[in-house]
Formats: sequence, C-alpha cells, structure tokens
Amino acid sequence: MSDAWATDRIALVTGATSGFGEAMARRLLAGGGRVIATGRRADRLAALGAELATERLLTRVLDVREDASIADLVSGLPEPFQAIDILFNNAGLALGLKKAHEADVDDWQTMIDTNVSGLVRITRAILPGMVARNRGDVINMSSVAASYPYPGGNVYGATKAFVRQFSLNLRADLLGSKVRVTSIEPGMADTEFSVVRFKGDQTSADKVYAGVHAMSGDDVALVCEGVLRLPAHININSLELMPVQQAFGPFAVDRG
Ligand code: NDP
Ligand code: 8X3
Repeated sequence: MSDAWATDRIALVTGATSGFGEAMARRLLAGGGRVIATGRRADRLAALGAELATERLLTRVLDVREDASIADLVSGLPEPFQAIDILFNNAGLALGLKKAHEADVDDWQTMIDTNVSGLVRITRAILPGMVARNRGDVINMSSVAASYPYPGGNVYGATKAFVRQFSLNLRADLLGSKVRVTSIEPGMADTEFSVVRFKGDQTSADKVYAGVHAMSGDDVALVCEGVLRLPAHININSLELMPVQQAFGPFAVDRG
C-alpha cells in the first residue's frame, strides 16, 4: 500500500515518539496526509521532524494526562492542521506485571490517567470538530488485554476494556454522522511497550518476545491504514489481531 490514500486528511497521532504511533505517523505522511505527531519526548519529536523534513508534519509536545497540555495543543494549531479528521488515540502504557495485591497503586493511577482519562479528554477535545464537519475517523488503541485476562494484567487490561467499550459507545452517540470509530485490539507487538512495563529492564522486556515472531509497530500501523482506507460507508467497530505464534491457553485451576 503506497499510493496517496491520505492526501486530503489531517491526523492527530498521540504517542508518535515510538511504536505504533510513530509507525502510523510515517504511514500517514507516506500516504500524502498531514500529521500532528505528539508525545512527551521532545528529542524524539525533533528527530522525527528532522528526518522526515516535510511541511506536512507538525510536531508538538503533549502529555495526555494534563488538561492544559491538551488545551494548548488544540488552541495552538496552525490553520493547515486545524481540521483534524483522523484521531489516532494511541498514547498509553502498561506499568508492572505484579498481582493485584502486590502491585504499585501509583502505577495503577498512571495507567488510568493515561489510558483512560487522557484518551477520553483528547477525544472530547477533537470530536466536536469532526461532528461539525461531518467527517472523521477515531482509531482507539485498545488491546487483546481488553477481552482476555492474564495474571498481572489487572488494571492495564481494565483500562483497555474501557477503551473498547468507550469506542462502541461513541459509535452509538455518533449515529447519524459520518464519523467512524474503531477499537484496535492488538496482541504481542515488539515496541518499547515491555521496556516501559518493566521500567527500563531491557532483559525482562526481551524475554517477552524471545522466540516469537511478534508484530512490529508497522504491522499494527498497516492494519490501521487498511481500516482508514475502507470506503466511507463501512465502519470496523473492533478489530483484534495477534501474531500467529500467540493464542489462548486453558483456564487455570487451583487444585490445592
Ligand atoms: P510504546 O511504548 O512504543 O509507545 C507508547 C507511546 O505512548 C509513546 O510514544 C509514548 O510517548 C506515549 N505516551 C505514553 N504516555 C504518554 C503521555 N502521558 N502523554 C503522551 N504520550 C504518552 O508502545 P506501543 O507503541 O506498543 O503502544 C502504543 C499503544 O498500544 C499503547 O496504548 C499500548 O497500551 C497499546 N498496545 C500495545 C501492545 C504491544 O504489545 N506493544 C499491544 C496492544 C496494545 P512519550 O513517552 O514520548 O510520551
Ligand atoms: C499489550 C498486549 O498481551 O501484553 O496490550 O497485554 S498484552
């Protein structure tokens, strides 16, 4: 897929400093779109801007947990980037893999603040323009963890279940408009996700993907591009994807 499929589109990408978001920003630009690439790490954004060197890319530091940061972003957009019609709602993280009774409650709060509160606040800021223009795509980054529990997934999985249900509820509210909403639910993807989850412990992160042909950030972006390319009358409500080497296990039973 390489034609100019996004030429008339303006995308706000959250979490564009690595992983899915960076890959999606690159795909949107390659497709001729305009992209507002955001994240907290200014150095990453500067490097992306310098590498891609196009006036169709705008980079902005954004912390989705901060109301003021969202307001500054939206109010400070130059005219060619104001009419956002793709929201790639992707910024998020998992922190820790401890069982609920041992987990760090501050980690839980950070996941809720980022994956839930940040995502809904960005959505609330961008959606009115889409509805007014009767045009737009909201791609919300959920996870297989929304549907399938695993030990240590406790609050992370719950935040992603929120994202999935919020997406479906948005569909209900947007009926009558041409704004589309999709919950994307990936499994294992080898990005910075696990390094963040294990707080910089690269060895533990590498073990997650050892011996597995996991998805890459660009694999997930490819699937999202496919969703965005669909004819305007088709809405993918939710889309779950995994590497072939990942599947389901039996229920766990305590026979003690
Ligand atoms: P990465 O860690 O590579 O990317 C996460 C991105 O989120 C970074 O760009 C980071 O930017 C950004 N981010 C984190 N916190 C904030 C914040 N407070 N404000 C703004 N941006 C923030 O991981 P992935 O690309 O894998 O993850 C992207 C999304 O996909 C996440 O929501 C994750 O939960 C989800 N996901 C990941 C899967 C995987 O296996 N990798 C599978 C299923 C879902 P910065 O640090 O610069 O702010
Ligand atoms: C990330 C996928 O399985 O590590 O959302 O929770 S998983």
